[in-house]
Amino acid sequence: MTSTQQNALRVGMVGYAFMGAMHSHAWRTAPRFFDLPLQPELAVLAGRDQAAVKTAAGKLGWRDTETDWRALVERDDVDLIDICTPGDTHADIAIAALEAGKHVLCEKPLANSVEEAERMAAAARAAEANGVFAMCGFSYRRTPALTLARRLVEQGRLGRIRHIRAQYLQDWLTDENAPMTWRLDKSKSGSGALGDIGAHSIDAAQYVTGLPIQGVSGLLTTFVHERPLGGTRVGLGGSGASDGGTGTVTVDDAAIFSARFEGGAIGVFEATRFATGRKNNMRLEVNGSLGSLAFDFENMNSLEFYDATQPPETAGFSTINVTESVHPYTGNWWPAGHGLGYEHGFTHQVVDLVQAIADGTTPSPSFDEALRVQKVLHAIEQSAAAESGWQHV
Ligand code: SOE
Repeated sequence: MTSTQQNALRVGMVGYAFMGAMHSHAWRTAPRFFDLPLQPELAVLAGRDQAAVKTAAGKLGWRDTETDWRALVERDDVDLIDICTPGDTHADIAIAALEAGKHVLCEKPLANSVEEAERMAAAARAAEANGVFAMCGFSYRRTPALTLARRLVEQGRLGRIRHIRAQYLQDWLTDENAPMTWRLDKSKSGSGALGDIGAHSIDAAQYVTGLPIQGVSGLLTTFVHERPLGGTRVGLGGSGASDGGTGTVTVDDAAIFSARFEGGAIGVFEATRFATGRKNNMRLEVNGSLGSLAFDFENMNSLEFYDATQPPETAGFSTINVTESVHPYTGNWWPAGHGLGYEHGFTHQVVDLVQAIADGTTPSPSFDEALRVQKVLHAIEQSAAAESGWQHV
């Protein structure tokens, strides 16, 4: 199978569940709304089950399939490997792909341990010397309101940052009979709410403020230790079978931690899948000496901004509708005011990655940036295990 397009970027993807479907959509959609210097092609989809991967490829728009990711990374008609599998496979696939000269997009968190993330970051640095690039998929950064938040911080509109408040709240595990999944198995996912959703908050907080986290103190807990192995899946959760036996949950169900940022700002973070009624409630608030910002993903087309330089008579939080053509990414989509959704962050991620590859510049978040998030995750786990300690990152 060879491409016929000029300037093609032939993508090979591993995995086709939630993230695989989302990334497929992004690769398909990006060139239809953005002028890209390279044209992504959905070339080869890889998955272990031949019948299932063929069905998925047909549904998601991929030309060809493989049943072994090793065969995929060796193909000379693939330029980029997109990794949408659980974390236990990220390091092997990414390192093999980079060594084979393929660009890499890897879902977050980068790996299941700092040691794996360090090897991945080293492989990415070595590949860059040959014009091969790697990016980690912290897609929330590319929600226009969060990109705008960073822009406002960069412009100095918040002044000196003092507080960061971040919550990522979901409720798909609230039902004690929701079935066991790979996300609850530490050997596959690395950690629970902490790595799956807390990692997004860590990345978003550091990205928006531009301030690295220097130290943390954390608390992790698991509320439900055994879950049904069988049952009906609905979204990420579902309801379990009563007679199929149980599996042991080996990850955190909820995580809270405090953090100190470079420059003296302090932060509080919470990540849980037990926040009854909260579906995908990713919030970020930043308070600075000149202003404040507040974002809530369940209202993702807007950003709250308080400008403390305004006269007290009229100062107050105002709602910016981040739907105008002057806002990040939005001008390529719909007429003003029409708004975007969850999937658009992933499309923007692909747009920026393709542009960086064409420009020969390091995409962000690079594997080095994602390694830093991995170190923060690790420090939180260390602190929680010690039940006392402040951990430097
Ligand atoms: C993917 O980026 C992801 O983090 C999922 O893994 C989470 O489960 C989801 O709820 C948010 O997005």
